Amino acid sequence: MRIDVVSIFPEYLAPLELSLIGKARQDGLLQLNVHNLRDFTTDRHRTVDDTPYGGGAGMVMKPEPWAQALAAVAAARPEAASADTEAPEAAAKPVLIVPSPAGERFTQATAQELAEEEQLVFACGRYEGIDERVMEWAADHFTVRPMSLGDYVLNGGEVAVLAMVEAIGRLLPGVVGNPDSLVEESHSDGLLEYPVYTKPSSWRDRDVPAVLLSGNHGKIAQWRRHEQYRRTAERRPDLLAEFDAGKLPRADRTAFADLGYDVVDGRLRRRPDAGAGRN
Ligand code: 6GU
Repeated sequence: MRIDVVSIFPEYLAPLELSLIGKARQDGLLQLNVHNLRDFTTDRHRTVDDTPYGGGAGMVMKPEPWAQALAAVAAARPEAASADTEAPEAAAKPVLIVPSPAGERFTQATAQELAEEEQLVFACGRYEGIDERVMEWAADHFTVRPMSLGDYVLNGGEVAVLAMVEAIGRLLPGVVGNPDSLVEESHSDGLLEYPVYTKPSSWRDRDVPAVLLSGNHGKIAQWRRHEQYRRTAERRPDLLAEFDAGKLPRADRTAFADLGYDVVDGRLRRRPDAGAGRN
């Protein structure tokens, strides 16, 4: 996979040289280029922003430096000549991800989808955002996807790009040493992860749950599943509405019943008379 990031703070992306993602770059599994938007300006002051039409607070990023930068990265696609010699529809367009609190929600499913792409481009906005015409212009060259990490506001897209590149990059073949660790983790099955423990078995008067020391793999798997249900019900009950409960074994239905949920038409439904929990 090739990833291009355009930002006015390229140094912000330095952590992508560390750890798993840095290793993936060294191993050639991930080709990652960071570009300075100011290198695509033509004025002496390398201006990237201006005042908003219609008035209001803050500054807006000017369109032309963005068009120059994005045209350059689109021309440098992995399938080298395809951008300028073929019809745009002949090769898959690279995906342009625009981090923004006004974007579509970035989830594990988004990460999985984007991990299949040949080339991703991230356009890091600052200030009040990028002139909207850039998004319209870019649609000829890219599949444009404004993306948000969640319902809060960051100062710019850089921190969001660090998160998204890590979430996507670790799904690429060979990046995570043991691919099994991608299987049983939070959100891969729509539930939160079960709690984990390591040695010593007793620590500061707290014992590891006995079932984990039992050697009974069936019992352990069931306990972990039920802990996933308990945690998800407590912390993220919204996730349970999406959960496919149609084929649950009886012990799992009982576990959900104890948490105040019944299975109705394959879906979990919170029992109206159920006590304490949230929602
Ligand atoms: Cl992706 N970008 C910015 N600037 N703020 C955010 C965000 C992204 N996600 C949540 N807040």
